Amino acid sequence: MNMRFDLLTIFPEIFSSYLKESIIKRAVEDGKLKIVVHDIRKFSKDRHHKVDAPPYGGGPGMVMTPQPVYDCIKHVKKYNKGPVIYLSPGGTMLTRVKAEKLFKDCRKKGLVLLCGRYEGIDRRVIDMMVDEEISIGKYVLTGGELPAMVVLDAVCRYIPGVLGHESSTEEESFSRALKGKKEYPHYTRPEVFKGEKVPEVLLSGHHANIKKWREQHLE
Ligand code: 21W
Repeated sequence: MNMRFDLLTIFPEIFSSYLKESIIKRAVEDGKLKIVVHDIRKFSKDRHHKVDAPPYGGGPGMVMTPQPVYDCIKHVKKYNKGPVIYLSPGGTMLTRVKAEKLFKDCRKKGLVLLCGRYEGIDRRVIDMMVDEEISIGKYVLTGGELPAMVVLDAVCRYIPGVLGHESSTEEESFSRALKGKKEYPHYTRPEVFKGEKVPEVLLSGHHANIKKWREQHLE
């Protein structure tokens, strides 16, 4: 299986460092994930490759013009049949349930993530091309790139094998049931750190007791 994500942005470099590290990189190398970043500016038909203009009606800041966004989405739709999601402060909030649903609904078709900058994108192209608007929380950011990365990260955790520690044992199905929901406290070496000891039961090797302790310490 290979889930495809297309990211549309005027700042493609923002994604490079994150995508070339760790779990995401591994998933791409293993062919479980395909990520294509598109520079919206390259689609601008403006003489100076402009992608923004002042808002009609006045007000602060600039607005992304519809033409480059429209042409970029048209291009991407040839390769990605999934929904176009606009990362927007006014969208519906991303939750664990939403991330899992996006994975289930889009694992085959893929996902197109559209990132806005400035005050946002001309409403006409959103109404024409966007299927859904998603926000990642009630705080103000400078653009949709970090939110797109959050959606990508949250969704691709559901691709089988991406987390790398899948197993069919009962132990793992217990931790799977908790995954993304509740967490028990984690400890690792050393056994004593600045006088603080690791809970004795975790060193006991007694799996039933460890399971019980972890169930009692969910937060
Ligand atoms: C933030 C753009 C606020 C515009 C009227 C005129 C995407 C985001 C973003 C941004 C405004 C997400 C105003 C959580 C976020 C995003 C950039 C509105 C005030 N009103 N999730 N001017 N938070 N943010 N500016 O910021 O693009 S998903």
